[in-house]
Amino acid sequence: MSNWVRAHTNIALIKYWGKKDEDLIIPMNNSLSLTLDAFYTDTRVTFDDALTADELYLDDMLQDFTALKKVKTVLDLVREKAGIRSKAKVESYNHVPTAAGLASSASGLAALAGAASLAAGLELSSVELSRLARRGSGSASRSIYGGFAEWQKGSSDETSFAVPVDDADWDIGMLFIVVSDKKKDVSSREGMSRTVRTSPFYQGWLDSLDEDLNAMKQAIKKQDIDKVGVIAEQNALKMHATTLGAKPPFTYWSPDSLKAMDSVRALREQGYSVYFTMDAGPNVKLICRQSQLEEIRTHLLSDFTGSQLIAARPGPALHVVTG
Ligand code: 2P0
Repeated sequence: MSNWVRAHTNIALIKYWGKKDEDLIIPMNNSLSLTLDAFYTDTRVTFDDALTADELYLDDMLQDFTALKKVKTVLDLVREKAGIRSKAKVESYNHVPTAAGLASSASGLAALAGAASLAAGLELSSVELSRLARRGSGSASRSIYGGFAEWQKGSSDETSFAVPVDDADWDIGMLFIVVSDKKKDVSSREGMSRTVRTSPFYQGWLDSLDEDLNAMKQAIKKQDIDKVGVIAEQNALKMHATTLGAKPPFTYWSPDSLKAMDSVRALREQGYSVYFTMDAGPNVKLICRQSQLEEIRTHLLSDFTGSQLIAARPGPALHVVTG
């Protein structure tokens, strides 16, 4: 019997940036993402009375206590719900193209929520899985679903979860420009916390979000790639602007990120529907028509190497891996 569970990563088009409750991971704002096929995590959980502590193996390597922290949060919640006392062995494989530097806690914690609840014999609904994944890592709440998903901030543990928005079965794709595979200096957890506490630009960010979210949902409904791209790009730039106002200030951008943004603007001037977004790191993610993706990739080969350019299509929901 296979009890491996697969979750795909997601990229936010309306970003999650800041928590109202850092323990329960209740966000300050709703966010909206696209789940992708190219990057995913496979995870299996085994509860075992013989174990004296939880163990996490990532790509066959036993991880230390720091890596186990988010995992333990999810395992403890599952144990409590299922009335299990045993410790668990967690085996996880990240399927991320080599050296992409895109390993994401979104697919990892979503796969864990699925695998741990399956191993514990819990039959959770998508909403319950989303809430559970959220407690591990906020963005993981959205990786329960395929296509577009919205994490509705809610105001409590019970009311903060993601819901599906659209299956993304239309002409949309993403192209990653990998400019660095180094670990980031400021983690997203620390970065968003510092921004909420100290950046005078943070309130401006929050005030602009209802409009972005409503416009994005309209654009998705109309399958309007240009509107989706324009809103996503502006939203990402606003999020990154808040970090410059923090004390001490920080940025996730590198010179190569700016080079990638310039390439996107140049392609747009040539008539392509192509836009960018960025997360808590220097890599740049392009939003474009799936049907134009290969042409865009070919153009970018004059500025970047082939291995820096990774294409992705909309991906599926969390599922048990069969066979
Ligand atoms: C997002 N990010 O919406 C935003 C945009 C980064 C920038 O979600 O603290 O790893 O575990 O809830 O989910 C990254 O943050 O943070 C993230 P925690 P998470 O995708």
